[in-house]
Amino acid sequence: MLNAITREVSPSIQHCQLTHLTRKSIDVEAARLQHSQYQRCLAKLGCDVHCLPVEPDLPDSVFVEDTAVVLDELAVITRPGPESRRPETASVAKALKPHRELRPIESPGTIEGGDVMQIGKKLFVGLSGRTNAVGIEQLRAHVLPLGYTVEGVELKGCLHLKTAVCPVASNTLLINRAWIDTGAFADMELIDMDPSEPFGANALWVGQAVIYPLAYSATQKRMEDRGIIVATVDASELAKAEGGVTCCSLIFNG
Ligand code: CIR
Repeated sequence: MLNAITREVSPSIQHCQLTHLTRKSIDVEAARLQHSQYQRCLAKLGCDVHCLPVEPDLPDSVFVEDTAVVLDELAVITRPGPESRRPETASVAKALKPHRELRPIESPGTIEGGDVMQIGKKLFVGLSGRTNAVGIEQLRAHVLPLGYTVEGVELKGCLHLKTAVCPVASNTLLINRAWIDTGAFADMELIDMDPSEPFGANALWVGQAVIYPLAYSATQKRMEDRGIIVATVDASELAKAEGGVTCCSLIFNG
């Protein structure tokens, strides 16, 4: 049984953090409709979806992925890079408490969940503008006794590790090599996103399928040609806030 924690789109999303994108007007109603479609997709793929109440004063709070790293054994509550995102973690910690023992990332450490990619007992962590070496050390201290390894991975030109690479099947990653070196993934199958779709490497593998933005049809075909089942959603409004399909949920075993 899979759990998915999500959160309603904030009415203040227009004031979200932006790093690599130019600000465009976001239609909150359209974003909410797309987010509902995304949650229905999660439910269809077997997730028990728990949607947290809206946080009107926290523009980026729909991007719950960044607030925690949930493993089978425990959950690490992150400390996001921007001040504006730090208050997002309290309500997520409360929602995770019945499910997992919680461990904190503490100042001056920062980590965002979008930078952490779990492949079995390996955690790859993006050395991004949001995640620092102190944060990675704290994460390592929490998970090393449980048998996990933690490996920092250099990025260039993108927000998070999972903007550049995501698991899409067993031992298989979807990747944008312009933003990340493949060295850390030498023993894995790689599917390159189509060069016309630079944001096409963010995909959410859930159960039997991959939730994926319908905008990136050329990359979608590349996955389907490899036998991967793709469930498309319209994620265009939240893409303007620099969010992708992994960012809007925290998925963990029940
Ligand atoms: C931010 O810059 O923090 C948000 N506007 C977007 C966060 C996207 N999260 C993710 O990729 N995990």
